This record gives sequence, structure tokens and C-alpha cells, in this order.
Amino acid sequence: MVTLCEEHRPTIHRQWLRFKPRLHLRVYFLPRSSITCYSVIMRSSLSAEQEKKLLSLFGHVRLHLLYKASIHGYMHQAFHNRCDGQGPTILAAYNKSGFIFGGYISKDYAGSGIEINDEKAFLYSITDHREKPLQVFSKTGQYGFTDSSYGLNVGDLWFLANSTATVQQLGQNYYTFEAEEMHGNDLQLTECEVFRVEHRGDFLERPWRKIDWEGCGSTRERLMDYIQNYTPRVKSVDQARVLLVGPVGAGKSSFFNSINSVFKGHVTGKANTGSAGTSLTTQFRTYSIKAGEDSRPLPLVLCDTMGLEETLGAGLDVDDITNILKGHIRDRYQFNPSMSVRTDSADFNTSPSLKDRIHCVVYVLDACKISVLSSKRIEKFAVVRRTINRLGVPQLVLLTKVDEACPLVSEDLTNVYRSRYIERMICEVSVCLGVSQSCVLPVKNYSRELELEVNSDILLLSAVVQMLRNTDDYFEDLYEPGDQNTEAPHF
Ligand SMILES: Nc1nc2c(ncn2[C@@H]2O[C@H](COP(=O)(O)OP(=O)(O)O)[C@@H](O)[C@H]2O)c(=O)[nH]1
Ligand SMILES: [Mg+2]
Repeated sequence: MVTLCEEHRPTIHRQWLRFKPRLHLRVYFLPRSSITCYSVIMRSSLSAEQEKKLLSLFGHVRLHLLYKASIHGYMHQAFHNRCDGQGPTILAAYNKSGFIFGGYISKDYAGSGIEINDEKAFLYSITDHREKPLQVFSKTGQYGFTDSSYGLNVGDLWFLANSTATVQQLGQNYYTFEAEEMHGNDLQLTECEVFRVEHRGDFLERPWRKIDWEGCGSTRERLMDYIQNYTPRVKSVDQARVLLVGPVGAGKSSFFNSINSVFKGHVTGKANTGSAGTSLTTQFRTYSIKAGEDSRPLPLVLCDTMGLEETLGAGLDVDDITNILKGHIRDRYQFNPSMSVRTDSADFNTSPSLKDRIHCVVYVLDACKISVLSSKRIEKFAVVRRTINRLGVPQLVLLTKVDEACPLVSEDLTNVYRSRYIERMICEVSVCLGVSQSCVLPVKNYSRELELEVNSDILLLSAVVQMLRNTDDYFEDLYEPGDQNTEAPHF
């Protein structure tokens, strides 16, 4: 559980309420939102050939880039912030002489300062003119590395020791190698990266969140029924309005398209989606969804916005968000990143009612980019979160692209709660944004498929159910029992 400051208390109350048994899923949401986003798409400097050589040191693994000195700085603090507690990792130091060398450790960095036995730890070196990598294990067969809080100390080589682009050769004799072979006697670095080494079989024995996948009955139909029959708890509101906020390319428009597809019965693409660097969505759009051509709209409106950029004057403005939350902005309002909506504009609703307001905010984040959330993004999200907290609107996080982020999930979506990697991602998001892990909902949107897939639908619909439950909590908070307000909820 996260520590909560005063402003979050009301939402905690809502969380406990959510434990009432309803469907099989329970999620509770804490408002907070020091979300970050990713200004830079972090890519490794390894060429395909070099990566192949590095991977040949292991069995069936995948490398996930955690830290890159040219982005995060040659700072041991930055290194530890990103790499501590990540399980097995490999460091790749690059020098001008064409060597890529470093150390693999199979245990967590924790900054304890003590020597760690790790018989799987090794030093390695790759060069273009050596076909196979050089791999050196500890002479003792036990000592692996020293768990320093100042970079990686593999006994004989100390990476990032002085927060500079150099490696210190310690000569402790734990590992035996020729300096010329290891790094060509060139200890000046041009880059330094750390990867988490993910074993493809990195499965949790049991899923950490329960979900009824198809096979145990018609989960998809039950979830669809729940959504179709949902009735907001306030008489004057017939549709829950959920706002999707997040960086460009996170999958906001795709989420609407995916939910729309599930209810239409085939894959559709009403909202523009794509991978352009800037927002394809420049209007405020409120999308109703119908369960079929002739049916009435679902009791849910998904509101799509322009991307939330990290810099001021770009992307969605915090004032625009406030106006959207309060129901002032009408559908199809054209965002102007350099100016928030004018109160005398035709798109400005001067007297919005409860049905025009936003009842739940969903931050949409791309699971592949969580590890590169920049501090500017975190700060921007913190501002947004404070604004939303003040208005008492519940907040959730939608973690998209779980298929791209983890090969286990890509192979079979029902692995989503058994993948250690996704579990870690959810922890990371929860820490970064300051939300409870239970507020983080992983999904896979429809992106290139032509046909619906039942497990994707179940994950998507489960997320919507959580949004509706949060909306209920919002209404419950507005109207406590005994409230004399004329808009009393239907309890
Ligand atoms: N593989 C995969 N691709 C996705 C997912 N969600 C979105 N995408 C792709 O990511 C890109 C950006 O999505 P979009 O919805 O336009 O992002 P937006 O800017 O937040 O509205 C598009 O090419 C989508 O097809 C997902 O869950 N999995
Ligand atoms: Mg969009």
C-alpha cells in the first residue's frame, strides 16, 4: 500500500467500498498522478550482430534496456534508480576501440555494500573481429560481485564508480583475464547500458490477479452484460464519462476503437490511430458506443484527447483538462496547444451539469515505455494529478501494448498475470505515478488484427468494468446517504 497524504483520503474510502463482491474482478483506485512519460524512445546502441553475440551468452532470453548513460547520465545514482531490484542484469560498456564489455549478475543490485556470492555472474567482452564473446567466470566459483551503491563492481572492473565515463580496473584477482582482450586497454567509455535479462520462461507459478478466461463459461458475455446494464447511480446521469489522458501514441484512440469493436462484433477503427510523433487526435472527442446498429448507446462515453506532452505549450494543457473535467468543453473542440479554451467560445459550455462532467480519469501508458519515463513527464503528470484530485475524480491507469512489452504475453494473452515482466511493469507504474497497483489495468488493444479475439476482449472489458465501478464511487462520494440533494442516487 502506498503512503497517502491528506488529499487522497476520500479516495481511499472509495477503495474499500469497492471490495463489495460484484464481479470477479476488483479494482480500486487511488487518485494520484505524478505520471511520467517518455520523451525519448530508448534504444540500445547494440547492432543486431552485437546483440546476437550478447544473447549467445545465455539460453533463451530477451534483453530489456533499463539504463543508458547517454540519456540518464554517467551517474551512479541514476544507474541505481533504474537498475536496483531488477533481478538478473547485464551491463554493456562501449569504448572507442570497438569493445563492448561488462558484467552479468544474476542477483539484484540493492546497494548493500557487501560481497555477493553469485556463481552465475561473469565478465564478458565482444568485438567485431572475435566471432565468439569472451566470457570469464569468477575464479572462486562463488564471489560474483560487490553490491556497491556506486555502480557495478565485479571485483576486477568497477563501472560508473566515480560517476564518470570510465571504468576502474581494480586488480582484485577474482576474475582472470587479459586487459587487452577484455577492453583493449581502453577504459574510457563512449556509452554504457544496462539490460534486464528476462528468461522467456519467466513465469510466476500462479497468476497474481484472478481473471476468468474463456473456458470457464462466457466471461466475455457476462462482462458485456454488466457494461450494457450498468446504470449510473445518479438519476440525472445516464452515461458514465471516462476521460482518457496520456502521451501521444500510448493507445488512447486505439482503446476506444477496441471497445467499440468488441460491442460491434468486428474490428473497427473509428478514431484515428497511428504512430506519428505528434498527436493525431487534435480534437476533444466524446465517443458513445452502441452494442449493435439498432441498439441504444451504452451507458459509457469514452472521451479522447490530444496527447499529454511533457513540455509546456505542447499537447494537452492542464487548464484544458480542468475544463474538460468540469464539463465545459464540448465534443469536437479543436485543441490549441498554445492557449486553453476561451470562455466566450462556442465550444465552451458555461453551465455544465453533472452529466457533462468527467466521472473517471484513465491515464493511458505504453508498457514498452515505462522504463524511460522522464522526470519532466513525471512532473507534468503530478500537476495533472493534483488538479484531478482537487476535483475528487477517481483515476486509473491503463497499461497498453502488453503484447509488445512481453513475449510471453504476445504468445498468449492469458499469461498477462503470470508474466514477471508485466508484474514488474505494474509495480513500476504504481511507484512512478503513486497509484495503488490495483489501479493499473493491463490491456492489449486491437492494432493490426482483423478479427476479434476473446481473451483480448475479456481484458479490455474488465478494464471498462473497473472504470464503471470507479464512476459509481465518484457518485457515491458526491451523494452520501441522507444527502438532501435532489439528484439522489438510485441506491
Ligand atoms: N501492439 C499493440 N499496439 C498498440 C496497442 N495500442 C495501440 N497500439 C498501436 O500504437 C499506435 C498508437 O496508438 P494510438 O491509439 O493512435 O495512440 P494515441 O496517440 O494515444 O491515441 C498505433 O499504431 C496503434 O495501432 C496495443 O495494445 N498493442
Ligand atoms: Mg489518439
